[in-house]
Amino acid sequence: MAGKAQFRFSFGPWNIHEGGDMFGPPVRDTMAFAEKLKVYRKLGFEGIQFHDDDAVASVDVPHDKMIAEAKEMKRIIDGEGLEPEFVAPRLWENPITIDGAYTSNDEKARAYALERSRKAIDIANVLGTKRIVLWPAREGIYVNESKDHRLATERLVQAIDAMLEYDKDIQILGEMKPNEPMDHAYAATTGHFLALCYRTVDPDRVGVLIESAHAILAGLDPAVEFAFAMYHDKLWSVHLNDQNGLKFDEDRIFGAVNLKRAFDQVLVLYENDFGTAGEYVGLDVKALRTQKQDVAVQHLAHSKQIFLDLLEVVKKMDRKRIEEYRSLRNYEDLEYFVVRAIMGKA
Ligand code: XLS
Ligand code: MG
Repeated sequence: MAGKAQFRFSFGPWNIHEGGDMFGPPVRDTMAFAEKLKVYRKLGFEGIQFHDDDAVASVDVPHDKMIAEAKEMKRIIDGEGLEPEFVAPRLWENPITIDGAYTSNDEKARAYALERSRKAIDIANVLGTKRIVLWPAREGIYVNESKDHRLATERLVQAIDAMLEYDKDIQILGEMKPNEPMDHAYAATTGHFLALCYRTVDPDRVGVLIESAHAILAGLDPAVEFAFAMYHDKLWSVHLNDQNGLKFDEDRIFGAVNLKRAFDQVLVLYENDFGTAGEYVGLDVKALRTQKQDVAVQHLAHSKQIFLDLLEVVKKMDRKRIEEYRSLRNYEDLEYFVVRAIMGKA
């Protein structure tokens, strides 16, 4: 029943960055991690998302050193009053995983990927979160004939199984994206990942994180994708942002490109009581390269405020009017009503 939704917000340290892109170097100074942490509470965020090597300097070090660093990070975030939302193994930067991680043709790469995933789980346990996010960045192809796609699919399931078996409490959240860096990603959408989840050893511990831009890049509507996952009780996190057309992942401010599409996402989260089981609303947004140093965290504040403003519109919206238009099959008036409501005119 709608109305119970509790919204708490999170982001990752990578969402405050130096503005480098594919064609140019960084344009802003690096903000020290300790300084980034101060931004969270100041902007009203409670949750912090980690890649494994956001939490420790490197995972490619002796295990006890890695665990000691993770413990130190736990102490620091506790001191800031922040909750760790998830840990994601960063499997796409090491030269070993150049041709993929879990689905690489290279046995050594697959072994590295699994070992690193187990380390991410160990870090998550120290930080105090059960959620492991998998963004399978390099699981896919540039050249179609380069891999056995059926085998790659099986390997994805085997990797998830290995993680589920390594730790009986963790949950795996697939964050699917159809392309970039790969030309074609394996299990390109939420639907694909959910189909795989039911083939794992413990489907109850496998769900999804849906990023708005990733759905849009697949030609899909984020709100419809959210609803699909919520029907399965498997929408365990979201990465809200926005995206202009089918190109690179832009990570634009939530609602900045298509306000109605953002409204629809807030509506579906609200109507389905998202957050009541402790799920966070994550904002995976990036400051524009043109932002100057002193205003390079505004994208986070703005995205959250746009969410909250749209939430007000959602709450006030006359549900009876919506029902009337539905029963009359007058969807053009329905759309007009919604657009005017978003503009504060209805
Ligand atoms: C990249 C992903 C990444 C994940 C975490 O597009 O969104 O930031 O959220 O690995
Ligand atoms: Mg994301």
